[in-house]
Amino acid sequence: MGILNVTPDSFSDGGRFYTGHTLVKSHFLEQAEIMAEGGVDIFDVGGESTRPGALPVSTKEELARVLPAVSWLKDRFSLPVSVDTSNPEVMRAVADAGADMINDVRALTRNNALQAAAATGLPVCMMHMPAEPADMQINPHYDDVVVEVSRYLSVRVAAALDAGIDASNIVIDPGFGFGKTLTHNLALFRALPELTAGDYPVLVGVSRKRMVGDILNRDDPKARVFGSVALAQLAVQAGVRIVRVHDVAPTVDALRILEFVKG
Ligand code: PT1
Repeated sequence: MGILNVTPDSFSDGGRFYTGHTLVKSHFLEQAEIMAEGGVDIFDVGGESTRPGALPVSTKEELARVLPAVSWLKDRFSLPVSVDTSNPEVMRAVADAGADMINDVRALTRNNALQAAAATGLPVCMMHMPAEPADMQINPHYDDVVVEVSRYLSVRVAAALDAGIDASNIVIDPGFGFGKTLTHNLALFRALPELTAGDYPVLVGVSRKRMVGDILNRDDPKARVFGSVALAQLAVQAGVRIVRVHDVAPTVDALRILEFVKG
């Protein structure tokens, strides 16, 4: 899954497609083209930054960012387009615009999000995030992060099934870097074999995150590419089915090597 942020303030690639506050179609599609050539399977378009410290965005602003991006991708490529959103109005609108998947870091917890997602009939990814991005990194605490994240995801899966979302349309994500210290992230990463042995496919996003920077002592997200590729490969080795990444070509090479060696 290739990350296409349409936010003027993304943590590692923010504003690349923008001239001032205007999203530039040619810049956006150029990046999508690089991902397509690199072997991307799914595009993930996000109009709300959810990195630590980020502030919420209005429905109007989110729609203005995401809707054109979905249409441009659907016009140019025959690849599935996922939309990273927690907003039920955005879910319905992007589904009408041809989106193929909903990726919700709030696991359909917003008012009417379960109903909106169910009404689209699309696959949904539900992620663990214990607080809002603005304050989620202030003193994260768990008695047992693996147990608590697993339980949370089970509860959200039950809610999704209850709302009429088909079991075959559910993907889960432990939410690396969302209200978690390096110790928490590592415990969850080491538990991936158990998490992926459950009933639902697991998606993982570690690309260029602080977790990688903490291990390698790299402040600049762009200096975290090789470390991110290594983690993505380890995640897939642990049974993860979808990796959400900025750097598609090197990740696809690493995963092809892994598949080849596994035989
Ligand atoms: C993710 C994810 C996402 N991550 C899914 N969607 C982000 N399903 C956005 C840091 O620690 O993992 N899974 N959508 C990006 N959010 C973050 C979080 C970015 C933490 C950076 C960090 O640096």
